[in-house]
Amino acid sequence: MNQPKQPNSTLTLPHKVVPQNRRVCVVGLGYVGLPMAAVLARAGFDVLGIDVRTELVARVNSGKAESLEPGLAELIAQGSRSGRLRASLQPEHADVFIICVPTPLQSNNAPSLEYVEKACRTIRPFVRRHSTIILESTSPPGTTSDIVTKCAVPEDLEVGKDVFVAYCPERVLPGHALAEIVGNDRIVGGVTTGCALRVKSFFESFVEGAVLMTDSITAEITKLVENSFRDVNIAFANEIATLSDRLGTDPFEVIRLANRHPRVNVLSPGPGVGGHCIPVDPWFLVHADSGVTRLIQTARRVNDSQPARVVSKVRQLVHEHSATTIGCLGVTYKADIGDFRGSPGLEVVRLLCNQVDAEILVCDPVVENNDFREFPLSPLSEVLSRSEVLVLLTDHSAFQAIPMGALAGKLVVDPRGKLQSANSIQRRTA
Ligand code: SAJ
Repeated sequence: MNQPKQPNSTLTLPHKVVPQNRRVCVVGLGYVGLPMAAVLARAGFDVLGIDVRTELVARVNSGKAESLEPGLAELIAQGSRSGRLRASLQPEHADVFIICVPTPLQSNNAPSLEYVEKACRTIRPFVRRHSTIILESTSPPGTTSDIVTKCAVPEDLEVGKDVFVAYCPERVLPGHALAEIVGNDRIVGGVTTGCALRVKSFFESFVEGAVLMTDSITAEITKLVENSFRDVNIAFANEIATLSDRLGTDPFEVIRLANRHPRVNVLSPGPGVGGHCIPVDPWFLVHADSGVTRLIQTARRVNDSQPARVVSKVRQLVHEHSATTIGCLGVTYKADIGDFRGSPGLEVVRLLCNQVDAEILVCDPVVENNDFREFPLSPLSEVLSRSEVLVLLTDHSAFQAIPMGALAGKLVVDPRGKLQSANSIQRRTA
């Protein structure tokens, strides 16, 4: 069976020799920029992180920034103590500028480059001869060569000769960012070959993975292909689960057995695809050419329809068994991550609240102490004792550890197939 490559969470931080006093300015201290800034500071660069959030800037400067990313808060504190990591609302002159700002979708599913353009204009007065500008944000093809060069490079400087511009997509898995920034292979897409060579040597000074050079448009498309590949393959698994509903078979058994073929590796079905990357990035490829991206569009539709599929199963069980209490397990977009943006499980809870006449209890031990405010969360013990129908929405470790006995007599809907139960209803309601 082909096993997916697991993130190596034990990778140590780099001990490569970094040229001293090299100044790096990271624009955007989100889930990519902040770990990147902290890792660079740890590697020996003088790092200035830029963000529009005054509070975040203050927290980074005081060394007290919190983070959902394991190990990051400690690294920020270390960077701040050493003086190598500072934050500000305004850029300063730097040898290397790294842009890590969001590229969300507009309402028509076209990419919005508003933040990239703004970041470019913000750094432009600070870009000098020999500066390097790297775009890491997921971007549609042509963004680096058209927008970054136009908006960030002063008119009197020539790209490839005076200033070096490249696209280097981030590839880190949330929850494993510190290890993956260092350990993953990196793609460097230069606007010119000279740009690629310059940026390759920058990444090689702190990255343990291979650094592969190409042109900027190829690198932009490569990033979009990576996340679209995952979306299409999850859609395939979800389609198998839907088909199994119709045929009355167990999709997890089918997938488990199919994956014993040496060249088959079906991913896992679930309540849909969440987060802020995989449900978004395929649309960038669709936007590039909607006529030839039919498979990608279909995969998006299949994955977006999963919350409704789960709700319809729950509704049917509630109806058939006159159940009055439904327990929903998990609101974050994936296991053991405190991030609920774009969470399909959350969508299921919202739909249940609107469509099903029953009391809905929701539990999520990973976010209960964080900033989740949409509805009250209940302790797992209460949800387990009071619910007649249980729905597993996020496969947190705490839920996978629920003993089989605690599920006895419950009606279980388990779209991820991760609860320990031989309960026949659960096995039939993926
Ligand atoms: N999911 C399934 N079935 C699976 C795998 C995932 O339903 O078999 C669901 C998850 O539950 C979750 C969603 O898909 O809701 C996305 O989770 P994920 O782990 O596939 O991906 P992300 O969004 O956390 O991170 C992805 C990664 N991309 C790839 O694996 C190709 C990461 O490396 C990227 O850096 C990140 O997107 C990004 O920022 O682009």
